[in-house]
Amino acid sequence: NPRLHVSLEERRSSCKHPIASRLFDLMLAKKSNLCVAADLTSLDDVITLAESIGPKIVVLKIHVDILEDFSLTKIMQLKEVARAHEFLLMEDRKFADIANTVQQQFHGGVYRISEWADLITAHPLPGPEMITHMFGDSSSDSRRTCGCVLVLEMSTKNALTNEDYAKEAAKWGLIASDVVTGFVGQSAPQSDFPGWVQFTPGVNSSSVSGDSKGQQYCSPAKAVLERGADIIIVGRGLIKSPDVVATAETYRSEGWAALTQRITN
Ligand code: BMP
Repeated sequence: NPRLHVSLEERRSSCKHPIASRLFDLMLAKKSNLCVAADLTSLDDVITLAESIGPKIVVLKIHVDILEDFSLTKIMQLKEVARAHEFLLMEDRKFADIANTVQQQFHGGVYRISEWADLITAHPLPGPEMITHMFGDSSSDSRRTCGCVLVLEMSTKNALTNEDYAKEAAKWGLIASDVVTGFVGQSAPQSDFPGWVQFTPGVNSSSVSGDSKGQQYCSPAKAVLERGADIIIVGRGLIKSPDVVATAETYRSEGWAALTQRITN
């Protein structure tokens, strides 16, 4: 896959979505390809975590529906931290319904995700119409302020996201590349479009076997060098560690070294 060896500067210039270009800029400026999965149940705690590790990361990923103290005021505080420390905020909502429903889940309800998320995940399962219509009509600002990330493959044991599924979904994503900024995946071949970003979860340096609930892990180097990750997503490997800042620095430096090595080889 030629994408794997193209420089980040060159990939930045092929981006069709402003959030993808911004992400490449942040990676280059911060020398980081680290996304932290801040899977905590208190938004206050997420804000504290983000303030401490902000300089080391390029994306902070949250699950808004596990927060017990969600408010729009607090999420805007997190957005301020993201602005100050220059990272993107990803909502890992994994939409998977008809476009009419997803559109309401994205813009409405209590969370009003489209008002604050820079990146939003979606399963391609319902088909391409969902991807193109979730943002609303062509005049919707969110088409340019929030990038869709398609979940092409999952990290769990016995996931149904096989090669054919991932390939077919990547094709739909390319057709909708005015709104799709990249994909979540465990292997590189689904797309050789250099303007897309591959996000790879299931990264943990201290556990190689996975958790006891089907999650599978690999190291940062393996994710980048063997699986094609541009961005590594680290959750419990970091948030459960006693010194989150030191751990963030270790993942940042390992992830970045692997990415630099892959590009220059
Ligand atoms: P952890 O590193 O603690 O296992 O967390 C992984 C994170 O990535 C979780 O937030 C999970 O929802 C997400 N994720 C995943 O683990 N596998 C996938 O295939 C897709 C995901 O979004």
